[in-house]
Amino acid sequence: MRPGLAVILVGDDPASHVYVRMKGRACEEAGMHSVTMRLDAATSQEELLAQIDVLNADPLIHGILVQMPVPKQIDADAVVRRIRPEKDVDGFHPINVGKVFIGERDGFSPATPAGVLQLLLRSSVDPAGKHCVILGRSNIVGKPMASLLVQNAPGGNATVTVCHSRTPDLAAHAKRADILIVAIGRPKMVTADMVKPGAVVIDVGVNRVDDPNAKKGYSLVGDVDFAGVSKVASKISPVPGGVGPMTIAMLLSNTLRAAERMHA
Ligand code: L34
Repeated sequence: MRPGLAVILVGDDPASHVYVRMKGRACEEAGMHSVTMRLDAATSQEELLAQIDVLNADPLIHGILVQMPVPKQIDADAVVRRIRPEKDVDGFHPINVGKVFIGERDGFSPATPAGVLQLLLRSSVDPAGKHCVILGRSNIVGKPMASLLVQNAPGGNATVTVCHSRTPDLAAHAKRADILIVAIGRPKMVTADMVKPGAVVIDVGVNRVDDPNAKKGYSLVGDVDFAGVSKVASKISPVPGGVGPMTIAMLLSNTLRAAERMHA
């Protein structure tokens, strides 16, 4: 049996095309069956839902994901709810969100926060008993990250603070973190003065900034000022080459689990 992943990409977002290509390639390298559907930017909601129904019923496909963001004529929530929860390897369906929140182990954790947790654990950083501060409260990163870290389970047992755009004095919270996880989407927002000496810093941001000296015309920077913060942090994840590749690895891991479960 070969685990199969279907990735649907709607429209022409350049970064999404890069990520989707990387996901397809990672599947092939791992010997998984990979299907990538590239749909026109003008695709209607009905057409997209009909595609999902086909994949939901396809026995060769164990995981389905629709790359975000989707064009504005499409209701992302409705799309996510249409995917069978057993095939929702992104962990975005409310059933999986709820399972992760209550600590039910048969749900799918979203790939980015699951990847952050693996980065920590495989670097011998156990969140248990630590103060983790998360900057950002998105449904894809900040909220599920908090729910994994606070869980009474391996990789959890942390004390968690979640900061966002309405948090007064975000820097003061950041500075109290043993483990600082940054997912805000603003280039180099976290500077050395916001980090406790010896803290572990995980940078989830992948921002394209104009760079006339770069071949592609842009370069990739995280939400953390790596040069400055690496002088005070004990461990820090780079961008590129940090959380991004972990996201893809965890997506494959979820797909394998989905396949094993469907054939159990
Ligand atoms: N449905 N939409 C859905 N699932 C996801 O899990 C994602 N995400 C986020 C955007 N939309 C999604 C991703 O796949 C972000 N994301 C993602 C995945 C991989 C990388 C970055 C973001 C990655 O591998 N980045 C490389 C650099 C790639 C480049 O050259 O641009 C890195 O080393 O960080």
